[in-house]
Amino acid sequence: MTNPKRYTLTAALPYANGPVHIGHLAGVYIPADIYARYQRLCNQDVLFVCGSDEHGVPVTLRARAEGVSVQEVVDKYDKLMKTAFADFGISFDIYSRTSKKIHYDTAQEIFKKMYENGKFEEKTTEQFYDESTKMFLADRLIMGICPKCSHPDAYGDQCESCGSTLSPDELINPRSMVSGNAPIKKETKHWYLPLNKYENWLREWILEGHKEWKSNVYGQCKSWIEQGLQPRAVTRDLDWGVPLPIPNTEGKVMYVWFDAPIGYISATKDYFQQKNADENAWEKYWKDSETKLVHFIGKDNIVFHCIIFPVILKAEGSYILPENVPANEFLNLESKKISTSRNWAVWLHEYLVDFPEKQDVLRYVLTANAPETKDNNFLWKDFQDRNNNELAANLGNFVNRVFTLTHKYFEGIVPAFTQNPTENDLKTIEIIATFPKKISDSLENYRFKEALGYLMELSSIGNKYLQDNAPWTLAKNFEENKDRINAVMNLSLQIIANLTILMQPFLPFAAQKLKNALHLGDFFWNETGNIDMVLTGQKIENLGILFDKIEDESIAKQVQKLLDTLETNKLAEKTTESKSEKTTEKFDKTPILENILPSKAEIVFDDFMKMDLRVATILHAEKMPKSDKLLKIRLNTGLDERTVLSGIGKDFAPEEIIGKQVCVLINLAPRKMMGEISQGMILMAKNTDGSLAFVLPSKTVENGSDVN
Ligand code: B3M
Ligand code: ZN
Repeated sequence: MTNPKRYTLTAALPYANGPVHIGHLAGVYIPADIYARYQRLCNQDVLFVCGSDEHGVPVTLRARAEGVSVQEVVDKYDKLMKTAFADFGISFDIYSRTSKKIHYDTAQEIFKKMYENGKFEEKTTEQFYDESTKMFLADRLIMGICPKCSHPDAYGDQCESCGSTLSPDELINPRSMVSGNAPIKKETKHWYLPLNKYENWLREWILEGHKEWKSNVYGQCKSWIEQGLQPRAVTRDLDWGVPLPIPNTEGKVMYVWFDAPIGYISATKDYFQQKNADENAWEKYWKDSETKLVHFIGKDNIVFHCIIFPVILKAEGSYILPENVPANEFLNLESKKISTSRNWAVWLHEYLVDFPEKQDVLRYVLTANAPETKDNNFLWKDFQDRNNNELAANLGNFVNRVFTLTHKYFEGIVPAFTQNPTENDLKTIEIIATFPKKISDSLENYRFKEALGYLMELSSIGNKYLQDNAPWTLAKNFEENKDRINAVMNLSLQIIANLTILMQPFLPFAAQKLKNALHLGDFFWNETGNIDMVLTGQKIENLGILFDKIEDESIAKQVQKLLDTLETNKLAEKTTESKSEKTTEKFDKTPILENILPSKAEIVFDDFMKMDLRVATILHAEKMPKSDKLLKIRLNTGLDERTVLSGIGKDFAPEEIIGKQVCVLINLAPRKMMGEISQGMILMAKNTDGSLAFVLPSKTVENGSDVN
């Protein structure tokens, strides 16, 4: 859609069952916020909506785990999430809730219209029912033995041990997580959305019409559509949810994925209601074909936003469809999947306690390292490096130098550009002019990482300009070089003014500080890229350090926190293991996190056979000078004698390994380490605590024996 009249931007409604962590921010809320802020800077009419998703089994499970009512749970987490988003500058126009009356009304109105227009199919089927508690059991509320891996605690929809998707019927010895009893089968009536009837339409709309969608999104849609779509139940037997607007359906509510996306619409209505706007003010954001609707989500929500919700909107008939659904992949934390139940996360509210006022640093790192096209990893070390080497050393350093020098030479008054620009000035001015477009091209195409890269490139250009022109050297003969110093400082300040506006979507807190200090006006995006943004004669304020260094101790503290979590989880595992098999409180049991590397990609037999693995005897070993880790080891491989350097010096003393028979990869290309050539690699097992053990033949064999 070229030149839309307005933007309706949605960010996935998080379940009100836990606080917000870095995975949420990186996957959904930061890219959505960057995009919203950017479009506003382009003077577009933007409505950016979000809110808490307060229905669904995850929420009820959380209430059970905490031993409180569902209402209490959603109230608690709604507040926590809303505050966390605000603290990190996520600039929603509204953060609503799906427990609001306006949401019930909206969801029921849509459901009713579809019902009356015959858009659903009614079906009676047998479902699992817990007789003792008189309730039908959602898939998540049934546990049993996994048919695939025999794990005793697989859920009705998934085995978290082997990752298989399951249906409750497949479980062996199913039991209710509510009572612990075996459920019975009981008939119940439900309403289904016949997705199969929309297959051709979806093919045309997405597969033909939206080839520009991100490949991860397009690919998932393609595979869903090509596998063939089935009618999908949109109602549930539950007492928590939006009641059906159909007579005699007590005890039935809408499926959470029916009502949740409608939450975007109710949030829009909520926004205008709170503004006391015209009753229909919300409509053009959802019903005018010149509105660009974009859903920001995580990859686990793709099918709901690209297939199910659009089918609902299409069946209802009066709504527009999303123009794009830029979904991100997942962010891992220190190479492990982020998990709320295992407390493997960096929680936003905790982060702010440890790193007060460093919201922009996290926003920066999560954008620079965003899981845009593949799962990505958050590492505390990388967080520190990016802060110190990029934000502090590049952007912060440039800004601080220019501010300090302006105060030193001109008492904080912006000097006029009082000479003809040099060739280097002209070239720099020309380059600055290209950045707004470069960055906006990336942003328009949802390439946030790339956009941020350009912003930092502009900062590097500023740094280099300052360095090359070295006003501090010119200042040694200040009067003589006055015009040149004026020019260099003026242009440097203009670069900072450009950076200030262009960084707003990414680093809103730093941008605001700079804007205040420069007394910079409210420029729009298309007013940047030039060099008359800061006015000559303007007084600029003291800024202080924009980004300071993060010390090793702060990082060590975070790493220790994670190690403590690992410990706690291990202890919890031991306690759970010692409990009896059949227990009702097991419902919250999730596999305990172990310090084990994720498995590597599959290889074929030939890949393995390329490795020449042999048994060899250690003839001699000594420590490498200046290294406490490396040992220099002389081996008899049966074929030859050779030297191998091995990083086992912290675990083994040279004298204790002499005479051992070990396994060695002998056809590894020789590598030079600390001036020595290493010809091969000794196989070691790395224990989960990081300690090392030799991989040994179980009895003595000839040196040179093949290992496979
Ligand atoms: N609450 C799922 C999630 O948090 C769900 C998103 C709803 S968006 C309409 O992953
Ligand atoms: Zn399994």
